[in-house]
Amino acid sequence: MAVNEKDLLMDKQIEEMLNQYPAKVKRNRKNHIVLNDTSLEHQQIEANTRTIPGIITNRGCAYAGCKGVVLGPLKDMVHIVHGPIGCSYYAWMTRRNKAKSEDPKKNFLNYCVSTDMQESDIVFGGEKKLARMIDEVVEIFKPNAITVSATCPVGLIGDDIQSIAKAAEDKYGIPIMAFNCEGYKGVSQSAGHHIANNGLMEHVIGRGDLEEAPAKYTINMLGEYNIGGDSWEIERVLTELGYHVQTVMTGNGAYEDLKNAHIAQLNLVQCHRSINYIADMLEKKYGTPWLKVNFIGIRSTIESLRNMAMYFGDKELIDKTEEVIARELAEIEPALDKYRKYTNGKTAFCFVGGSRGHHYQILYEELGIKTLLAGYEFAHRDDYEGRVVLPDIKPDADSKNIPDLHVEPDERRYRVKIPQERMAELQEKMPLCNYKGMRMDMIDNTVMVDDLNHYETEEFIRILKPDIFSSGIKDKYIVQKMGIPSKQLHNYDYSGPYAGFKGAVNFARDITMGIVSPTWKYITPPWKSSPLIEGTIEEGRSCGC
Ligand code: CFM
Repeated sequence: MAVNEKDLLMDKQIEEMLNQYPAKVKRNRKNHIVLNDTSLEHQQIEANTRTIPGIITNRGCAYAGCKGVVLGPLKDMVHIVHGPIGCSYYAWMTRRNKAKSEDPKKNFLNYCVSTDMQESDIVFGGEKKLARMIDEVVEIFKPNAITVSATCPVGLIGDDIQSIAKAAEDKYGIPIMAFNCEGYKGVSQSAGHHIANNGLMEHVIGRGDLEEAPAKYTINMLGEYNIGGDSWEIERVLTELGYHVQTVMTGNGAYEDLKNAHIAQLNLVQCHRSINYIADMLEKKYGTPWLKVNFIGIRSTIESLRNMAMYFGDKELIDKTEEVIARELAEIEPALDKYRKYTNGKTAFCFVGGSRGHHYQILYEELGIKTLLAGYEFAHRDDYEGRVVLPDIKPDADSKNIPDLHVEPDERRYRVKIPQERMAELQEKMPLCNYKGMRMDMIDNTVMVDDLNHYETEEFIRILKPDIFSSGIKDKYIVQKMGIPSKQLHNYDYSGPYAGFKGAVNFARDITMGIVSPTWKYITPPWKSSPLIEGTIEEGRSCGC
């Protein structure tokens, strides 16, 4: 329980904010908001449940999570969207997942490939159109592999995309995979991540011929999407340290690398939410442990690099890691000090999708910025509270919709990477096959909120008055009109990279620019002088959920 005066005031203000909702909505939302109290060992938050109809959420759909997030960045595959052009357009590169290819003919990310379903396809079926589209794609692009992603109407009219893909695969002899990621599945894009994870595990990973790791320290990087070039900055350091990055899932990723992901000795997990399913399955099937890393923030980057070196346990690698850390720090510290003069003592909100709400708090802290409120759009309880709560999470109708893929140890390729006793020893020291969640990095009397909506955003801004707001395109401009600079942490507002050592300097520069800009003091939102609307919400006239 919150005990001091400040806590009680916050409790009261949150209560007043919730009082504006109809009673049922209030009861629901109350469970999604937690005032952090570090004296408690555990605080529960409700997550991964349906958004109440009528509430303006920032969430996306299953299709966005599958095609837009996990599959889309794989550059040497053509990703066909079977659906109306709007769905295709909005999952096409607005996320800034960068890629470059040695062979310019094998990077298809610039293309928005869609069956552009029309009314007649909805009435008479779109299967023939999809089959023709695959023929055209093979003829024009000659890709190494193809994915087909379904949008809502495809599921509603019952087009059998699995059979079409199978027939085309037999015809052309290249992998052609269909994903039933209709937007309405699950409660958010999180369902789409799971569908994509299952598909990649079933149809791509392990399809390659490699039997042994090609280098001494062979790793995969999971849950890193190269937004604004993040992965390139991380790989710059990893490569210098002597790591061989077999594949990145899926930023700047390629089918040709991903199919041999089974040979890695360690899997790094940057974004737990979007890829933990593959991390788990790789452990079960090939015996590869995963390490939760965070390359956002200097302290967390250093800790991740040290943990990796400790995992391999090689003196030469451990020494080299320290040497590189010292050199990188010496290079960036003067620049960071320059920006800290402006950022020190400021406050922030940090509300992003399913992992950055946590990761960016560390970078803010390093700039002397306190995060007053943080949360996720669509994460699950384990992303807030840690994987320790996994056994307590009861599956509901929405989560059962996307079943876990059952995998067994691969008879030929399963390798014990680390003896059991050493594994237990390492697990004491680092998050090996474990994620402790966001809560452990938050401080007292700050707010953790799940699926923050637009009403609550405005209210929390009035209550907490942050100096900087960080979220995405859906709330950025509302907040800026309230006179507060807003930094998009999904696509970085055309900037980046923000990961690793050099990325931290870019972030400090961009945040400083936002804070010192004189723009904000010229904005007087209308509600500061007079209320725009006056009214009451009557019980019984809500959506009824
Ligand atoms: Fe993982 Fe992501 Fe995120 Fe995510 Fe996303 Fe993204 Fe994100 Mo936008 S995979 S959960 S579904 S880190 S697109 S690169 S920024 S909401 S916090």
